[in-house]
Amino acid sequence: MNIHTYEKAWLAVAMVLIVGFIATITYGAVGPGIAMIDDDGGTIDPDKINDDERFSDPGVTHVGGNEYEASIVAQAWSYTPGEITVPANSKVTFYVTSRDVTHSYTVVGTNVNTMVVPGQVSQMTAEFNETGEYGVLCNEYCGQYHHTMEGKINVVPEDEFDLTELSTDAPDEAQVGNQTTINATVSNGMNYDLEPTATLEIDDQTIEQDVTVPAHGSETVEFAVDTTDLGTGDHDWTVTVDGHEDGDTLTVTNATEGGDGDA
Ligand SMILES: [Cu+2]
Repeated sequence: MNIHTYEKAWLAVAMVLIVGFIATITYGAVGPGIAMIDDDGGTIDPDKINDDERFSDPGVTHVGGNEYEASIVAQAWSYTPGEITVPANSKVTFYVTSRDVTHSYTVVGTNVNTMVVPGQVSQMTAEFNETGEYGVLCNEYCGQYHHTMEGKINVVPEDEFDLTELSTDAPDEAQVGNQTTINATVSNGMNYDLEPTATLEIDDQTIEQDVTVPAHGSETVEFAVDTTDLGTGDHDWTVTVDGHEDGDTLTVTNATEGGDGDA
């Protein structure tokens, strides 16, 4: 059978195009590292998000090495937490779910972008190599204030990154002659134990205590304060742990005036 030269040429062109299309699609699917969202993250009851271990206290936790997890809850028209901080050169796996309608979690200027469907946990992993701020927005129309739905990711230098939190608990007032206690709770978001020193400064007294805070846990340090040493009046105090500081004022009153409570 004789095939006309032109027909052969067109057949060849068509074959090249077909192979080209397949190659382009294959490259697009596997080449640039674009992952499709699947059901890896699992499902969740959208009415019971607060009972879920991962989402009851959403935020960033350390997994190990340079790997972190960020759990985020989307709802009309905000993300919880709205702002997260991760260190540079980290690998962050996001788990995002919705409390109400379909949203998205889109990190502007990157290919991190997922639909967030109620009942489902969207999972994706991204590497943050450079410091900077990334805007997060919702790409799925979710109601009247959809356009105001935004979040933020701060990528900070590794040596500035810190998941330690300090909170204190102390009475505002104590009677002279009694001993009172200032409590400092240190929580540790890292996947290893921390052994910082907690320092209480009140007037010109300094009390130091070593504390061991377990990985992903917290520990409370009690500082016993002798009100007789302080004397009556206002005493400013601060607790410092690893560069974190919290403080207040302790008012020491005379036994008589403290008793009948001038509120
Ligand atoms: Cu939305």
